[in-house]
Amino acid sequence: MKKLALHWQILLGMVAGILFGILANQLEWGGFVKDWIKPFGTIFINSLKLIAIPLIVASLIKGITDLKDISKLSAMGGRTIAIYVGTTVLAIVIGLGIVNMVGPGRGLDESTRDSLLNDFAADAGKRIMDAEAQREAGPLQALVDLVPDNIVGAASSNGNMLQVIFFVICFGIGLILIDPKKAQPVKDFFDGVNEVVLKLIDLIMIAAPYGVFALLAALVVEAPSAGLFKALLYYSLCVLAGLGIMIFLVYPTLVKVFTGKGMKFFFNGISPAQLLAFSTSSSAATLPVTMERVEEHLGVDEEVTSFVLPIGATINMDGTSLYQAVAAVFIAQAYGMNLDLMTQLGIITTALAASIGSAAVPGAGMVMLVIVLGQAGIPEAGLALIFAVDRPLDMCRTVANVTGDATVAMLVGKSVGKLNEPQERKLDDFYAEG
Ligand code: DAS
Repeated sequence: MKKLALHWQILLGMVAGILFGILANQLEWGGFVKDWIKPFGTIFINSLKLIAIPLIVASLIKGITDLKDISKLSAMGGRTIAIYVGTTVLAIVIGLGIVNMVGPGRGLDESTRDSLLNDFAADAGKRIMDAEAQREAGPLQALVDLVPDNIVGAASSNGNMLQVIFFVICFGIGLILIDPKKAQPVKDFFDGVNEVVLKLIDLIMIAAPYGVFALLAALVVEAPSAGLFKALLYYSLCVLAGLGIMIFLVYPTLVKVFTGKGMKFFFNGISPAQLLAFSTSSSAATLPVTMERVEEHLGVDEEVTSFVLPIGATINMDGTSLYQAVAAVFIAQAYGMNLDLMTQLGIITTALAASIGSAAVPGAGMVMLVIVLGQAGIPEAGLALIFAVDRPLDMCRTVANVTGDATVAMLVGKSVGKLNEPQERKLDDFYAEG
């Protein structure tokens, strides 16, 4: 019997996980799910994160050394960063338009607001402290943080992927500059590592349906009671509407206009990575699959994906920036504040910076939201208002982040003549073998 394509298998795992979580709630099996199901979801995410760094190192070195000369690297780099900033600013403007038009926070009565503030003040307080620590560091801290003083330490913490990328780009440039006879064995080694890691991704993806089942079952069991969310429904719908416009309108239009590829081709290629982004809320954990799908199913040459996607996973977060703009204005509305145009324009720059600074891990976007609130003079304690619905929105904004990265990889690939017809990947054959 022909096996289901990967994305249907993952979707099946997700639906089964949600249904099982609901059943577990009814039968009060919460403890069982937490102790005996959730760990398999954690193992699945950790296995993907485990191979993210070796994959970035091997594919970036291969991608850079294949470039042969550094001028192509800077041309691709400039194009990539420019498109990343452009799509992020567009996302923020869309978010601001929706939240100002709908005004979800205007109807929030004081008693609901104060009860939410009380319920989540402790959690919000911790996030505020995390963000304060990041802000205290000063304006050039992000630049200083780019250069690690210890590559092993940098590689060991997922939040510092940019440091690993910085080191590997320097290493790759060094490889181009030395005697080719000396560089070849090093390149061959990393080519081999690249092949091994891609094969490991195939093997890990066999567990994907089961991993997402465990993740979503645990998520449903741990979700706070639905009654609390009434006050936040319109806020959530504003975020989801904005993300929907990005995912289903902006990105497919950019792909169609600049590469000629249709929506069906695009979503067939990227959907397993989108479903994984939704289930894990982590661009970092999804990166190995994003790279495999963009290369093998969307036809972008590894020379481009190995450079564009790891950087995109860490600095290009269109979904996060849109969410931060909507959340900031919603909180301001909840406090009865009317933000003037200058303040809202300021939100565009701070949400851009905050999304660049957000790590590619669950909940990072909400920590950096404090920077946006602080700059706009919005009470940071207001974070507590949105805490309860952050996880489901994090899942959705991570899908937008990953989809945006794949879109830019296709545009950059096309612009440097490295967008080919994809060879259907072994992975689907792997399943087709039955
Ligand atoms: N979960 C983050 C990511 O991995 C995004 C966010 O927290 O906003 O992309």
